Amino acid sequence: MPHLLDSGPASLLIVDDDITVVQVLAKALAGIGSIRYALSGADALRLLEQEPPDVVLLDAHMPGMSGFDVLGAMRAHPQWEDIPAIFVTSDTSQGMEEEGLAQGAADFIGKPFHPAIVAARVRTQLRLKRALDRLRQLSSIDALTGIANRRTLDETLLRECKRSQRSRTAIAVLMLDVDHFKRFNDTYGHGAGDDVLVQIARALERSSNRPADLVARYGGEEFTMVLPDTDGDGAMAVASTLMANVAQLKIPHSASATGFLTVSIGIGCFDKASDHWHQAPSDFREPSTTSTLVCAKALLATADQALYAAKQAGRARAIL
Ligand code: GH3
Ligand code: MG
Ligand code: MG
Ligand code: MG
Repeated sequence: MPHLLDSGPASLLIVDDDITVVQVLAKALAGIGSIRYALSGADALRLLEQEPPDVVLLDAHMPGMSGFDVLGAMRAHPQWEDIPAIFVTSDTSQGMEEEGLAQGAADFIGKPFHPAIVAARVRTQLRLKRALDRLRQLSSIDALTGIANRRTLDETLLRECKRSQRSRTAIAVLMLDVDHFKRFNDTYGHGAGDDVLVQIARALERSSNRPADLVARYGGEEFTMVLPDTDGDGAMAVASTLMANVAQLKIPHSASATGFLTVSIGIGCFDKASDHWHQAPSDFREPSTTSTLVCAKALLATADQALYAAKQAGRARAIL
């Protein structure tokens, strides 16, 4: 799982059916970042798919898929919609420029162009893109651990519950709480406590082997995993791996029965086999007929109840 705060070197994509234009642009932009190019719209989509760039330079007129078609595809794709696209075209009519900007182009440059001006405009778009990326990170990621925050958790859980309801597939939520963490802070200090939370976040990431799984900090010393397409047995397997990964950290904790820091885990799941919430509150019996929001809340509430039961039963365990 890549670290969500990573931001590598700038990457640019040049799309033009004329190779000499590609060469001139590539030379003008060489100092800005790594450059890939496509000679058709279809190739551009393939390169976008491989690795989304930071900025796209787009020829308007190309045989087959036009620059407008590429732009339309980008704006409709959740992973591409924020990527600025600069039109570079020999058709500099007012109608053309108006249309390009109306369709969501970030900028419009006429051919022939001055290489230094193209480079300056690309730099401007790059700066804006970086600022937007940063804002998205700040609003979606927990600052201490670098994993998803509560806002991202809520959005993801709603989306996955909707998918589960529509396709009638299982979904599980795992709620983790660090055992006797107040006493850990009291004994070893808050700085050491913060380090533990970071280590737990890494252990959570290592416990998932599916890209669709989400690892989030729910708040304080509580973490959540959303596991799409996972039934109770599958979620219990993830919980066991997670507890083993935490045990492996061997973090000394004098208040713990084992002498090492432990965690408790509660699991909530909706299983298509039974069409019932596992140990759900009685008023949440039919997830396929209730609203997605109610489903998401029930999933969290069920995991929370199981977590409470794990604490009551003596901690350092997972309960479904
Ligand atoms: P239990 O086993 O029942 O969960 O006991 P506990 O002590 O872990 O639970 P309690 O809810 O009493 O205490 C949670 C502690 O977590 C108290 C709070 O100071 C600490 N905590 C919450 N967020 C952070 C944080 O960001 N950093 C640090 N160092 N501590 C935190
Ligand atoms: Mg062309
Ligand atoms: Mg707690
Ligand atoms: Mg705790």
